[in-house]
Amino acid sequence: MNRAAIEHRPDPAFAFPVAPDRLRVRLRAARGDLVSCHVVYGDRYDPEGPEEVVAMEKVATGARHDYYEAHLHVPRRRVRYAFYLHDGREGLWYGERGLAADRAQAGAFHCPYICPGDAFTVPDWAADAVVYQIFPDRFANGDPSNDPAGVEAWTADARPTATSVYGGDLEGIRQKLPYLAELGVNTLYLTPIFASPSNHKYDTTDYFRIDPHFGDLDTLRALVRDAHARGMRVILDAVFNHCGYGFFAFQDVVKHGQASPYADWFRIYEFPVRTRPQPTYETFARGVWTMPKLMTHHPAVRDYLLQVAAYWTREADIDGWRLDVANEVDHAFWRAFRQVVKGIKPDALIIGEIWHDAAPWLSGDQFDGVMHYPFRDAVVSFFATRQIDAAAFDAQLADWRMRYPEPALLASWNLLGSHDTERFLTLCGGRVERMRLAVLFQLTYLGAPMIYYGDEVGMEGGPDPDCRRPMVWDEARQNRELLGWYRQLIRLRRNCVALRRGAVRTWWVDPLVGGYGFLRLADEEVVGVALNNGPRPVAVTLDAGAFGDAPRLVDALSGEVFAVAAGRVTVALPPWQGRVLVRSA
Ligand code: ARE
Ligand code: CA
Repeated sequence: MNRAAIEHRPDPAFAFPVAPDRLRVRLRAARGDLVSCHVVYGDRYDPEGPEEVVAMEKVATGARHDYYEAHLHVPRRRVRYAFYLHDGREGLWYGERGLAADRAQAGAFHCPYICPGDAFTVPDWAADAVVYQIFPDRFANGDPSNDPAGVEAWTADARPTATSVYGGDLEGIRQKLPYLAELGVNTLYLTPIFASPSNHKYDTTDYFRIDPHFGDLDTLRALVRDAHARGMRVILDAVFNHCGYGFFAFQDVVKHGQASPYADWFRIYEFPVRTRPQPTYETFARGVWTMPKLMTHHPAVRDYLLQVAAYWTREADIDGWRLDVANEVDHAFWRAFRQVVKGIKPDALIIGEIWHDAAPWLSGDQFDGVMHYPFRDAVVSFFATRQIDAAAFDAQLADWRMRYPEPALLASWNLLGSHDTERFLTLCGGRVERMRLAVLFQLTYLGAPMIYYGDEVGMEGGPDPDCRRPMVWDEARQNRELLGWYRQLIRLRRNCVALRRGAVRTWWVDPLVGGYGFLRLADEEVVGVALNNGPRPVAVTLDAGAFGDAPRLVDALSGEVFAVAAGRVTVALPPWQGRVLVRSA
């Protein structure tokens, strides 16, 4: 047995309650090493009492590891558990004292008590969300009277610079709600809307005021009200890592230096405050002088920003927050933030912007989920730039699935791109068939799909600022076929609980042809997705056992029917196409 690879820890990635009497446990082993894995458990205060033995299921295989899972039923909430592992040659016990042939020597792991207050609960609607990201200056101009000076022409050929403005606003978003409803999205995420001198508004001047070029409290209320009336939710961007140069507290420090009561809201290296040649204060990223970093651990700063969060949650009735640069703000701040926001609106959604491993924020006391950039990395590399094959793609997805507790996976936003990245179609070199397949994957995989405005009509764009072109509304310049594809897939997802909430199991991996398939398993239904990410037609014979005794499966997208024989189904896949297979009567 590869002993060094065996891992379990009683922490949220490996053991998390899914109900007050149900604990999900995971175990990691070297890939291909174990032939069986059991967990034995009982009441921790009753060492001689009855025990349960459960065979763990191998649920995922990553690049180097296999992952096993089981559910422990613990009505008394206190549980001790140990694993019994076998690799075909030897059997070993595994507990908190390590691996041993002797059970007592290995010891046990303990879940001292499943406190109901510790359960990782995300809003129920989070798993049903189809998110649409809007960069307000670029989506729609509903009120030319509030346009900033110097707006550029809103054309399909527009190429923004870092300082371009186009006049988009909240009223424009409100007017486009019918378009969004027809697309089928149900959650709008707006990048920052508070007063700021830039087009992106990540350098806040006034946290209590909507930027006048976007509207005011009433326009926001009207947008939220009309969105709610259509069953859509609205998420705002919380930029609390840093403020803008014009923020009153920073201006006070600029003016009064060390004597300012706000001096320790920031990290000033040297007084007086200067912006050049290098800022004499800590900023966002490297020397972005327009964005002084806030000391969120300082009680006065924390209280101020928590008031901001409370104000908008209450006054505008918004449905949650996306947190900018979330991984550079202290954990205690985010714990307090969660209390405040959920205290006002218990089903508000909290999504951190984290490009890397976000496990330290995803144990239930801080965020519900994250913008899932590692998902994007995998999808870009497999479908767009084709730098990895199906086996590597599957392994990456598996490893990420096993890093976070499941509620966080359900709530996280699976994106193909954002206002910070090149557009997906551009990364595909404009080859729409690649994008179509990636979107099919995105809309059928675990986690809430996030669509960056304009992707659905085939917009292209390189890195920031080119990825922020004004939305193409001219139908003659839209890719209407792609739009239809998005609509169809969103509808399918919204009508299919397995696609939104079902467990994922790898179904088919064929690096030679670019074939990839996975199952989505819910109690009510089973869906099988098979993708041909390659230039040649493929016919593949797959195990149909998960579909029970179904005599045939039907592709929910095309209506094509495939017969099941002896528990197997042969599926024809044209180049760059996929099937979403369900039971057919
Ligand atoms: C401007 C220019 C850029 C230039 C940048 C750096 O437009 O071309 O590269 O300055 O000086 C906002 C604006 C940006 C603006 C920036 C600074 O939207 O247009 O860029 O302010 O003025 C990291 C962070 C992540 C952050 C990205 C941008 O971890 O939190 O960098 N994203 C948020 C927002 C941005 C926003 C800010 C933060 C600042 O979503 O829109 O920028 O409020 C790797 C790293 C990541 C890194 C990522 C992107 O993967 O591992 O950590 O993210 O690249 O750089
Ligand atoms: Ca306007």
